[in-house]
Amino acid sequence: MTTRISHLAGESRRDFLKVTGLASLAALATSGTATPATAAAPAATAPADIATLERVTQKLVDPPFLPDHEQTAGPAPRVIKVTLPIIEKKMVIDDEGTEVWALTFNGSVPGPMIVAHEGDYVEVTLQNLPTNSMEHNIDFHSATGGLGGGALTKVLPGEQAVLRWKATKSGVFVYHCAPGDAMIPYHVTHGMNGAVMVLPREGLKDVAGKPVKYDRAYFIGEQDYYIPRDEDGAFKKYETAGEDLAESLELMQKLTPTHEVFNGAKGALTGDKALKAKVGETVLFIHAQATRDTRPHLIGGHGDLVWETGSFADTPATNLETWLIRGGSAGAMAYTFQQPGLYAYVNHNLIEAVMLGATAHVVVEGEWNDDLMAQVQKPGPIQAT
Ligand SMILES: [Cu+2]
Repeated sequence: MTTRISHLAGESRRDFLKVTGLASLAALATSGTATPATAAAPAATAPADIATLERVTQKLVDPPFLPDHEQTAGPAPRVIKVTLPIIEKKMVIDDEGTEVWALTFNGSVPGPMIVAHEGDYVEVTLQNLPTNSMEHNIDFHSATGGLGGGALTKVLPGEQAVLRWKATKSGVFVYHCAPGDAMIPYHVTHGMNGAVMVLPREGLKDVAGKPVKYDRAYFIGEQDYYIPRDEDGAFKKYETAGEDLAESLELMQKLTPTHEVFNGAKGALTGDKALKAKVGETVLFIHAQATRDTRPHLIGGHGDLVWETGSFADTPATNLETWLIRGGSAGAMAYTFQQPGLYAYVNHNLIEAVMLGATAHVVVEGEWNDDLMAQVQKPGPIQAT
């Protein structure tokens, strides 16, 4: 505790504790006895010790891809350095040219996946580009400490802040912007969310505790948009980021999205942008939704191993047809493809999948197995039996 807030010295530290409602901690901060005697040794690692750890810069990539990473790690924790620029940009979100002034981490919706191992430190340089118009910050569900780092990372256009958090829990987690009040859902529903994967140092394990290796991993970030319409029912377009604020907030209160999409736009993961796999490959699908519940389903396959709540410390569920991703969380599913062909990976609220956009495709190459499925008779006229 002392380590995490020690840079909030004197009055500002007490003010921070007061505004976050932690009055008793504020009193402790004043008396200088905030460190409980029972503090666990790992949590008490001093910054001087962290300075001796290996530092690795992680190059972030646009979803659905993950940054280069190892699935297992040695015993020595590392400091994973990432630079996360915030970019306000106009994006087209369907094939009818509907636009949103997206608020993005790193220019993509969702923001990029960050990968670490349990025990590592993640050091994030959050940069609010000078061309932006709003204040932003970041709340990591994977982090431990007030507001997930939100209070320590508020940056105005032209500013940056650096936050370091320890990856104490393994699993997949959402991160999102949380600048306060109604701006929290406004920013999140304009694209400002992403995910972190904290792998166990020894890698993933199946139900029997045996190691699980994936051949590919994809990050599917599901996004609900609320695009205001004009008096003719057409989706409105705006000149600048934030111009839709009042109309958007009014629409959001109806809780009915106009678009529910994977990776920023309807069709972002279909057609020539479909995900790829081969028969025999194990694919890890990480699915995040920062605000609404969703229920992924792989049409034609199964969730062989499903970490539904996202915690890799828990034994995965097996052979699920559909699983639940709670709003404000990420989950992971591993499937070993058995058949070639086109698979649809959907939010199995089929209205949201088909009409609002929450569909991805997986094109799988390989040899067909008649034992698993065969067309015994082609479609034709009904015959007497
Ligand atoms: Cu923001």
